[in-house]
Amino acid sequence: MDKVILVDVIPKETSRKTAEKNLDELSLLIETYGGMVIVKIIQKRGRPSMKTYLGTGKALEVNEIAEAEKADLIIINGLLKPNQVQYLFTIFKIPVWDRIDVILKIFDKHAKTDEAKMQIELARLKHEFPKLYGQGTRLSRLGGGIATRGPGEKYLETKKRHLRARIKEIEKKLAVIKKVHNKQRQVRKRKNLSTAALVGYTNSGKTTLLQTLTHKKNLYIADELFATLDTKIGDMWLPEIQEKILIADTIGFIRDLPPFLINSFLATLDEVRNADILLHVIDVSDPDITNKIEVVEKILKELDCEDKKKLYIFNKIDLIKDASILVELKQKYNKFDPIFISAKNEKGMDDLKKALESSAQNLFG
Ligand SMILES: Nc1nc2c(ncn2[C@@H]2O[C@H](COP(=O)(O)OP(=O)(O)OP(=O)(O)O)[C@@H](O)[C@H]2O)c(=O)[nH]1
Ligand SMILES: [Mg+2]
Repeated sequence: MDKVILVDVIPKETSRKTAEKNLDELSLLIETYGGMVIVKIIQKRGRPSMKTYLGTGKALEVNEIAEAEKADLIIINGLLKPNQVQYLFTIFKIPVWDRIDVILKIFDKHAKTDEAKMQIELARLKHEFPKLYGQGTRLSRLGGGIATRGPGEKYLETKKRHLRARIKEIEKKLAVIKKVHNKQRQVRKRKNLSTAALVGYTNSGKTTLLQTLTHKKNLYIADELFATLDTKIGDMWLPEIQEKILIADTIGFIRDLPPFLINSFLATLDEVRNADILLHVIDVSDPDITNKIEVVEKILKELDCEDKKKLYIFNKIDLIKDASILVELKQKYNKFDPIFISAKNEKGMDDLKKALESSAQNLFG
């Protein structure tokens, strides 16, 4: 298991409590990928340093701690620019990752289908490609002096060309898969089947709910972030309206997802964009519930889904001792027809079915 030092740079006005909460999420991400956090460092700064993100002094200090603690890896809770990675390389003796590197590692671990694997490779290439430019200047110093192109630079040119070709190749293959998905959706439409897509923050219980509703087999449910990377679809009978409805599970959302990462998963997220109704699954036991609802709403907007019919499904009510929390949530989110369930203990399923039946009737006639 990798021993990890976690570093965050926060604005001066951010409270320590908020900063620690954000770091908790990153710690969970690191655990999911298989690392162990041994030290957490929070640095207050007006804004991250252009050169080293942390500031050179802090970076040197982190390096000393890393050496003393025999750490394997330094992870920064942010998105590093290529030149920042380059500078940090010269200070740290061990690798440095940013938040996206961690997420990509988890994606690697959880990807099962060819489609998911290709989408991740695409995301990784797009994340790593800009970093090569920074290396260009550094490596060319190995060359034959000013105004001559060094061996490093030539090597990088070849590498860039190779990466560009690979990106094109994957995009082509994904376009073919997209066509297949579109065909499948057309067939469903012709059969008059409507689709409800489960959306929500990672770990909120989407896959558990899919299983409870549709009894689909071989689903991967885990107390891990990004357990699901592929779209899985099950079906469910709605007796009141004598219709079958499809339920699609999909990748969970998380804060600070850069657009390139969302774009890499567009093929998977097509299921969300084409759904007739969205079921936003929310973990009621999460202390950061309001922010997480907002993060999901923001990503839905980026996917042009803000006008879709939506139900808020508050999950994990079995973990709530104080019922007044649920009353407050019901009032606050009343316009999203809130439903309270425990997907794990199969509580509230009748309410959910009723809500689906009435939405189905209104939406699909
Ligand atoms: N106590 C409790 N735990 C639940 C409930 N529903 C899901 N869980 C747990 O929450 C964790 C995450 O569940 P998943 O169904 O994998 O969540 P997900 O939203 O699909 O997560 P990602 O695919 O990673 O985005 C698992 O440990 C589940 O057992 C619930 O109603 N009550
Ligand atoms: Mg899941």
